[in-house]
Amino acid sequence: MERSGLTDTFARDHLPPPEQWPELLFELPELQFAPRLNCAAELLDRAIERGWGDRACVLGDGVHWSYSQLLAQANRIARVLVEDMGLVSGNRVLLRGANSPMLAACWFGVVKAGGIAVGTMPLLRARELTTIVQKARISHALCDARLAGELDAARADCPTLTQVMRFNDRAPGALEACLAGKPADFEAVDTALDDVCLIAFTSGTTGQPKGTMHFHRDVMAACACWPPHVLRATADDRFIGSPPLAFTFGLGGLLLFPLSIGASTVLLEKATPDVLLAAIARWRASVCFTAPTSYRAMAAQVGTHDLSSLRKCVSAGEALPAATRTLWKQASGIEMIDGIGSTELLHIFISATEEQARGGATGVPVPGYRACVLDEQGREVPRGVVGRLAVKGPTGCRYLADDRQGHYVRDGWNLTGDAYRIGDDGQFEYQARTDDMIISGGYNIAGPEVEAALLLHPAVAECAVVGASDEQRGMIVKAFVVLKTGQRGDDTLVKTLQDFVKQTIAPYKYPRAIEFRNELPRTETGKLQRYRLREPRH
Ligand code: 3UK
Repeated sequence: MERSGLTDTFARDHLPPPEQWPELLFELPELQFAPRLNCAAELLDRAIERGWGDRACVLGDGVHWSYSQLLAQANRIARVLVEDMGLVSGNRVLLRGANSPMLAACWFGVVKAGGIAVGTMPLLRARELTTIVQKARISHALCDARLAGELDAARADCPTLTQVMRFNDRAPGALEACLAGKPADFEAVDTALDDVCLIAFTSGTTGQPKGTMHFHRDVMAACACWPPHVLRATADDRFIGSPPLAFTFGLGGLLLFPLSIGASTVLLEKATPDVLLAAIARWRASVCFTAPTSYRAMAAQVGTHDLSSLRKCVSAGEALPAATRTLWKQASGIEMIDGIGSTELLHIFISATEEQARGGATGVPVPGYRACVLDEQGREVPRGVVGRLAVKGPTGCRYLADDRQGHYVRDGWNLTGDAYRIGDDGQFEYQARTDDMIISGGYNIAGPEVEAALLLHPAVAECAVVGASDEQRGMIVKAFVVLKTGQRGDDTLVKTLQDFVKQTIAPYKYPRAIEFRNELPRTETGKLQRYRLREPRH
C-alpha cells in the first residue's frame, strides 16, 4: 500500500487482511491514478482549474452555488473541522441531513481535510446511529438541526463522539456562525490513493449493518467507469433524483458524477414521486436517478407536469420489472438505464445504455468490470443456467472489521448475493436475491419473476412475492398486492390474478396465496423488505 497521509490510522488498521480482498482490476487507461490523490480536491479544485468556476454546480431550495462557491464553502467547513473542532486526518465524521447543498459541502469539507465521511440515512433512530458510531469509532458529527434529536439521544452510549456541530441553525455555536469568520481557501490533506475517505453502511435489510470502506481512488474509479461509458451525460445536463447522499447510489448519481463532468445537480430534501415530478419541471432537470417503484408511481402522474427537459432516467436499488420499463417509456418516451450496484462495490457494475436496454435484463458488465455466474462450487455455469452473480473491477468489498467479508468475497470475486442468468444475447438477467429463491413442490421459483407477471395486470399498483411455509408443499408462493385506487380486493380478484399469472408465466409459479395490503414495507433506499413479509404478523 501507498504511504498513508492520515494521522489517525483506525481505518487502515481495520481493513480486512489482504488475502480476503477481492481481486482489483485497473486495465482501462482512465484507471491509472497518481499515488497521491484526494478525491475532494480532484473533483472540486480541479473543476476550477478546468475553468468551470462560474458554472452552476449544486442547487437546492433557495441555494444556487457555482463550483467556486461550493469549493469556498467546503474549504470553510474543512477549516471549522480542523481549527475549531480539532479534527485530525483519518478521524471519522458522521454526516446527517436530508439531501441539500450544505450536506454536499460538508461531504467535500470532511474529505478535503482527510476525514472519513460516514453518511447516515435521515430516518435512522438513536439505536441504529449508536451502532454506526461505535463500529466506526466516530469522533465528529455535522448534523442538520432538524435531525439532531436522535443523534443527541445516541450520545449517552457513544463516548467517542465528542464533537457535534449543527447546521441549518442560527444559534451562535452552529456551523453557519463558525463559517462566517473563515477564509475561503484550504489546502487539501495529501492523502494516498488507497487511504480510506468513506465508510458507507449497508442499508441492511437484515442483521447488523456492515461498514464498507472506500478509498479516494474508488471514488474516482466510480466516476471513470459507469458515467462516461453508460450514462454518457454532458456538462450541460442537470441531475436530480431521490436517493439520499448517505446511500452510495445517491452520493454517486447526485453528487460525484455530475461534478466530475462540470454538470449541475439539484439536491432535494424530499423527493417522493409527486415532489420529484414537480421538481423536474421546476428545475428543468435532464438526468433523473430513482428506484423502480418511484418510476412506476410517477408514470401515473406525468400528464400534469412539463417533463420536456428530461432526457435520461436511471433506475437502480432493486430489479426493474419489464412492465415498469414499458410503463415509463409509454408515459415519458424515455428508455430507462437500469443498473445494478452495491454499497460494497460503491456503484453500478452491470448496466445497459438506452440502445442496449432490454426488458427483463439488467445489461452487461460496465467497462472496467468483469462479471460471471457461478455454481455453489465456484465454477462458471453454462449460459442460461441460474447461479450466483460474481463481479470484479477497480472497486470491491472491504468490510470494516466484519466476519462477513468471507461471505461476500470468495476466490477474488465479489459475490453480491444475487441469483442471475446470462441470456442468449449475453445480457445478465436478474432472478432474485439468492436467499429469496422460493423452493415449492420441488421447483425453484424466483419471487421477482412472479412479481413482474402480476405487475402486468391493470389492477396491480405494487406487489411482493415471498415463500410462505405450507404443510403439504413445504413452501408456497405467496403474493402481497397493493391495488390501484378503485379496485376491490376480494376472492374474485384473487382468482383473476392467479389465472392471469398462470397465463403469463409457467403455471406452477402462480401465487397460491394472495393477500391485499395498503402498502409494502420498504427501506429508506426504496428496497422492498421481503423478510418482513415472511415473518408471522403479530
Ligand atoms: C440489489 C438490484 C436488480 C441487488 C446500489 C446502485 O442498491 C445499491 O446498493 P445496496 O448495497 O444493495 C445492493 C443490492 O441491491 N440491486 C440493486 N440494483 C439492482 N437488483 N437490479 C438492479 N438494478 O440485490 C444488489 O446486490 O443497497 C445501487 C448504485 C449504488 C448502490 N449502492
